[in-house]
Amino acid sequence: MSLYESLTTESAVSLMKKLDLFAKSDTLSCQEIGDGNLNYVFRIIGTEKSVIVKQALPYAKVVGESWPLTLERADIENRALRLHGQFAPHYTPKVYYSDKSLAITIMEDLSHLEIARTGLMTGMDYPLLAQHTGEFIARTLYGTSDFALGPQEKKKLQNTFCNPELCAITEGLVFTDPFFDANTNDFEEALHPDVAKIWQDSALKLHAAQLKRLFLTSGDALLHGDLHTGSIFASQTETKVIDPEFAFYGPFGFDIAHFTANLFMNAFSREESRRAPVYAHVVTVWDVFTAEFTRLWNENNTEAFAQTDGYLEWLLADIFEQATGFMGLEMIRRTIGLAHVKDLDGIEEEARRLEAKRQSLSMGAHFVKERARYTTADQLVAACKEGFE
Ligand code: SR1
Ligand code: MG
Repeated sequence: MSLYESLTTESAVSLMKKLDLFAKSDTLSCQEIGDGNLNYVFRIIGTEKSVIVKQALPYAKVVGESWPLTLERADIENRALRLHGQFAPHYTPKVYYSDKSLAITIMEDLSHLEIARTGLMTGMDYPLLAQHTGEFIARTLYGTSDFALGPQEKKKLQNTFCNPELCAITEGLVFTDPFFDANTNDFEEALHPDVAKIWQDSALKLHAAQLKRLFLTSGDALLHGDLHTGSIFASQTETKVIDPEFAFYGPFGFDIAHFTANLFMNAFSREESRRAPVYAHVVTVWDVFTAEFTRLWNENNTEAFAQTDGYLEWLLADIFEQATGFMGLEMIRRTIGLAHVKDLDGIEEEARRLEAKRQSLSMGAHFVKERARYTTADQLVAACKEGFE
């Protein structure tokens, strides 16, 4: 018999008392604050402290009960958070408690920070966002890879992060549906000609298929799996990466691709004069990721070929090329697929909104098809600023 029941604000408060996370005499208040696509998030405030309780629902909240979804994802998220806490403690919320049967994780309340997407949309630039995120990505990926763990330990860990249902969401929503007339797609009528062009572009479809195969078959490292700007809390000085329920072993380039795609879409939503700090983040995250991955490679590497001339350089170039393709796919699906981004949808003036969405679609398709042409983040930014041939 399943012990699962979905929490209410009242039962969440009772649970806190039962778990002794607050004094029995403390007066607690509780609010459901989740604005994501899948879960409930409760904030519980006592006299001296507060915590977050995240509970997975047995279906996708964004669609409803017609889309059943495994509760296993709460356990994946809890274990991924704990691992991230080992590799990147400064950038990961603390986990206080988890319960697999209730599908809950109780963690540090980060309400003193703001979701990076929300802040970027209101003009915040978060000077350390890319530095911290680049370190987070390099440390969590490198630390869970064959290079750091050795193939045996890595395979054992990989086996514990099989996440077929959430991978299926990504395989469908990111890698497949936007390229066909699928029910999940969602776009405004004015974009129909742009979307039809995508559906008819057989070269683009071939590249999407190649990138999908990479996602299906590569097991380089434990990915966050959904590292967009809505999965990051930030301030001027702090950055915390949340929500790794899509975690699984996948290709090295995936997480940095999603982060940079979401930066680019934010840039497209801004007036041109205000884009520079966001473009700078794209360059910084690549610089920091490369430097940190290189440092870890040289400090702790179990691979016999590690110091072979050209191996690291080849790997970094390969990661960059795959990431450029994944980035393009994320830009396309966030514009015409099921799950949009507020950066683009929130532009009130229709002409400007359509222009930003068209830029996201055309740059996305270009990066997918022409990913082999690009070798530096400066070139990606230049293509977005100046267009491409
Ligand atoms: C049905 S879930 C839709 C999207 O929300 C998540 O955050 C992932 O990005 C997923 O693709
Ligand atoms: Mg999420």
